[in-house]
Amino acid sequence: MSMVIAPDAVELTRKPFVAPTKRKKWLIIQPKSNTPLMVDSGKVSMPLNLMMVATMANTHFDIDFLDERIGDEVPQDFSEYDVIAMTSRTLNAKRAYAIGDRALAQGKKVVLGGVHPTMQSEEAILHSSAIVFGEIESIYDQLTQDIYENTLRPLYKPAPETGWKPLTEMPRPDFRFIRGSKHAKNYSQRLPLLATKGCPVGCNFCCTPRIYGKTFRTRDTDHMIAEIKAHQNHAGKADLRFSFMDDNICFKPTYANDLFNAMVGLGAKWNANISMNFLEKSEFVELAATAGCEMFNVGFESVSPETIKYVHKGSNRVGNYEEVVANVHKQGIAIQGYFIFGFDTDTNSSFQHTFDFIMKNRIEFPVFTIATPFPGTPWFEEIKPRITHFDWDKYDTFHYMYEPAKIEREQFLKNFIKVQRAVYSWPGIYKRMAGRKFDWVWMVNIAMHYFTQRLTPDMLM
Ligand code: B12
Ligand code: SF4
Repeated sequence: MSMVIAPDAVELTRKPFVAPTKRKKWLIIQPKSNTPLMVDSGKVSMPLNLMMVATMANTHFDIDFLDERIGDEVPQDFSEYDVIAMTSRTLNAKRAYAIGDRALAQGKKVVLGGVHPTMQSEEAILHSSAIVFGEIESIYDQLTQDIYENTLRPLYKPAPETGWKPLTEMPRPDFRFIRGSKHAKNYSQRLPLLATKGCPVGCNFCCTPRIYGKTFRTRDTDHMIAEIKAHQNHAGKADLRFSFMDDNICFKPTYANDLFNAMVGLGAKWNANISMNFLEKSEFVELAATAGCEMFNVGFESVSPETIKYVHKGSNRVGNYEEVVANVHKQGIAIQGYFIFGFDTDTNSSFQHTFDFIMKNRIEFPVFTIATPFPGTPWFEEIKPRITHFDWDKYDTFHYMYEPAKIEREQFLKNFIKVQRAVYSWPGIYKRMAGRKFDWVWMVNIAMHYFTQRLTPDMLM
């Protein structure tokens, strides 16, 4: 099957939908990635994306749900199902395509969603019957109707005049889909939450602004609190750990203030992605701590102002990094700090500067990645002629795929490993974590110690 589609080609028409009498059946699959590195090792996070898909689809379809990352097995024979629905990022696209090809050969409808099919719809449609651009919520009615009427079209994307559905209409995800697996113990116990969608900051390496543009949507605070309480009731205790899946929880500070105020006293602990400019305000950080925040995930990306400018990250001011870290630490909140190496503005000294910053400011959980040009982003287009391979399995932010302007390959790989080993050496860990009681952040550091000791340049190629 070979069909070329223009990403903007299909506009959705709304016809009255006649409810089906005999329900069709979906098999929903989270494919694993083939990357040899650590992204899918150990405990994996619960797939909120597919829980949303299953929750919505279950209103009109019967559902089977499986997650290859935790050990669920994809059947060879799909005869029980009408639709095989899968999610995919770039790092598991090849696996999703292989399953898609097998299902198509068995005459099944294959629906693909997630970041990679959204950004690469012309490639993804070669392995599926339909692509969902962005999110299922905004096109669900049309997709359902077309499945029942056998009129599936290649691309489902909300028409500009309809736009994305308000998040106020988002149903609460049904966790029974993932709790049903006999391998469910392989999920991290952190419960995923979603309060907002979108991030208009516009970094050139990020997929989010390419999908949701300048939009930033929020869920009702009441819905959020009800969802948290439902989890607490289910578990029979208040002190649960949650992870916000939001791109940038604080893009609208008034909303974040309302949400955090409403969370005070719930007894829940949580972490969230946040732009660092919001952490400059100490009263805001204090409120987050009172609301149960135990860790912020912060994209420092680089300690070089030149690189921050190169990636168009308008929310970061390198001169304010130390103040931000001090504000967060003052409230007892830990920092998972993301650092990327390999942009053209980087030099060999970038590694030492980053190390110095991390050690001096005692960042508890630094994460180092190799700059990865994800297809569909402006940065991908910019450096495409220099990319040495398009093996999506290795687009996991831990593989080398082009030579930055000012660092040659051998030196880059050596330094990339050296900085990680130094930060996660025993003295490095003790220095950054001194005074902190033994907890899960310590455990992460110990795991990172052993992981970084095993790293070799070959593993990154
Ligand atoms: C939270 C998050 C994480 C969390 C949790 C991941 C998880 N379990 O889902 C953590 C921290 C673990 C994580 C890790 C990584 N992440 Co991340 N992450 C995100 C983030 C910010 C939000 C994802 C999310 O859950 N959103 C909420 C859910 C409800 O929305 P959703 O995922 O978009 O799902 C909806 C639609 O996509 C659609 N949909 C999805 N699948 C399907 C399937 C069907 C059939 C249908 C119909 C619809 C549909 O409907 C869903 C419901 O609305 C995204 C950015 C983004 N906005 O996508 C980056 C993002 C997905 N991550 C990214 C990356 C690179 C990574 C890492 C490689 C980073 C690293 N080095 O560790 C790892 C890889 C982990 C893995 N094995 O996949 C990239 C992926 C780029 C790409 N092209 O692949 C993104 C896009 C950020 C970016 N830089 O642009 N991530
Ligand atoms: S701030 Fe984060 S989520 Fe927002 S565009 Fe930049 S990388 Fe993407």
